[in-house]
Amino acid sequence: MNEEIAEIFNEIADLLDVKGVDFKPRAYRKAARKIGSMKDDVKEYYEDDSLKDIEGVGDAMEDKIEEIIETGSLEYLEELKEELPSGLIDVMNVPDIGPKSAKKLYEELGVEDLDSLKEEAEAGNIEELKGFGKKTQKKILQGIEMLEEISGRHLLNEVIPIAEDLIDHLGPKAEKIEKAGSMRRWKETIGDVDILATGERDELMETFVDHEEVEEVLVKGETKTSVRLKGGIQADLRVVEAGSFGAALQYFTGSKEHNVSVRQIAIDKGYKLNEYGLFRKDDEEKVAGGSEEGIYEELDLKWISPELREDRGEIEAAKEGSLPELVERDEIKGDLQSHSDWSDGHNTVFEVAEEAQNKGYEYIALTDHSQGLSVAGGLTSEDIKEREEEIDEVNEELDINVLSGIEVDIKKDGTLDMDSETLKELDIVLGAVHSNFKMDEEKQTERIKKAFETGLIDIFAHPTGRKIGEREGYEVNVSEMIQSAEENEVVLEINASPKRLDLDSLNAREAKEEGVTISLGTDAHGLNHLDYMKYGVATARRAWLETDDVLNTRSYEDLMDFIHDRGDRDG
Ligand code: DGT
Ligand code: CA
Ligand code: CA
Ligand code: ZN
Repeated sequence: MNEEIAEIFNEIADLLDVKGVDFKPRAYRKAARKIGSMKDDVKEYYEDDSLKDIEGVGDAMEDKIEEIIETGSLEYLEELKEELPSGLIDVMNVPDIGPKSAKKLYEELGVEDLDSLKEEAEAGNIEELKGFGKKTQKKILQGIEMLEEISGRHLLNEVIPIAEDLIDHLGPKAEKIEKAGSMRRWKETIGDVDILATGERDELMETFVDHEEVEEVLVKGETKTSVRLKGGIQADLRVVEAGSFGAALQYFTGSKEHNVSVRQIAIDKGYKLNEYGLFRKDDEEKVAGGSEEGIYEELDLKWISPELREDRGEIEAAKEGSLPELVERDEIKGDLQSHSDWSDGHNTVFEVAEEAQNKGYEYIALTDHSQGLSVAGGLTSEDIKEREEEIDEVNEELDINVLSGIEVDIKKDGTLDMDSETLKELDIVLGAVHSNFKMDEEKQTERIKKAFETGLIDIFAHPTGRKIGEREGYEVNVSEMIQSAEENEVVLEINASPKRLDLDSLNAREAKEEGVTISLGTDAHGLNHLDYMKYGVATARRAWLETDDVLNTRSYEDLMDFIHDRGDRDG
């Protein structure tokens, strides 16, 4: 419910911006940020009649939240939408187009949706507009392309919790039940949810369509039921015979490319492989099908973790017995990127640390922003000293080790946004690029390498700066960056936030191959974000990473040793 409300409030803010309304948009965005990152469900506040206890929620917003909870929609938003073309929201989703430019494009060129935006850009009409230019027009076209790529796809955090809930709901009725498809492979975006089960067919299908998240039943067939969930996600449930469960799971897990290669191996060995089983070609005898392991085994392959099934060398490795022993979620001993209310996080140091302790972690790094990022309330070295006192207290009070860290801005010229003395006294230093995204590739790469060469950065955070479906990263030569990380013993991050997953699995795999250590950080700005670790682990697994490749599988002592050995620091 929280994310739904946050989304509606953000939409309202965008539309009010286009209309040229002052102040209100900011209030809606602020409330959206707060609600979107709260750990407690807004519904609990609603039930306690305490919605106004939420920061930024006044009378008007209280009414709106109540309406959304009670009716599932909001009249006010519908009215705003009617005053303006609804496609303008999509137009504002294009990077480089904010409410102001959307308004201008609408008024001067009649742009009212992505299609008309694309037409105008392709016709070269946008560069003629005052304040736009050729470069912006090109960026807009690239942005549209990126949106087309993600259109109809969903981020992991939009899908996984709902799908897991559906599976829990079905579980008691099923003999066996598993995720399949891209979700089981933990691909970074999900087209639709695939669930596979064995058991009493009618009962399973009934239970499925009964779930409270189901909005519409699309297909109710013999073996497959498809529904549309609230939020527009499609989910398929397939019920199969127990003797075919493994074959079906193998088939519907994909990827298609992996399956094509596995099927070829089956053919070469004189078999036929389909979603019902593995059959001998000559007499049609079924030799495997109940379990996935059985199928791979019969093909002389080791069982392959779903995260690897992208036809990127995993089949050869399974043949040779050289598959990696992938890092596991329960090996992660701490979170190496988080923010408190000292910068733009929503929680106190104590709250973040306590939640991390509840997760069973040995340590958590508090990595608030440095002052250069003023929108995020970044810290000066004075602030750092004050925060240190608070961290010391929390370390006394709790059993978890709270690392005093920073996410220091790398400035345009590659120097750091904090004096080296302060940086050397911190427990851990993350460096990051948050500005000047538009530098050309060579300059951007130089900037980053120069920052690495200071020796002051332990971890380079979200190394390419991309946000899935929102913006492409800055232009950087990733291979050169990895080389420089290796030479300067800089750890590269897989940022576990589902919107980032940066490095992505291909880049992280290259980093591993070049001998670079990877760290996982959720970049939490609210307590619920600490749950994102599972998406980081999944990306690490998709990158073929093993326990030793990942910095935060180390104990607290080993982590501190690692940081001291690599760096030039005092503490
Ligand atoms: P998605 O939903 O776009 O994120 O990606 P998937 O991989 O979940 O794809 P989906 O839902 O269309 O199908 C689930 C799996 O079923 C897919 O990974 C492989 C298998 N599959 C579907 N259609 C075909 C096909 O035409 N050929 C083969 N070999 N496999 C298929
Ligand atoms: Ca799917
Ligand atoms: Ca599907
Ligand atoms: Zn950052």
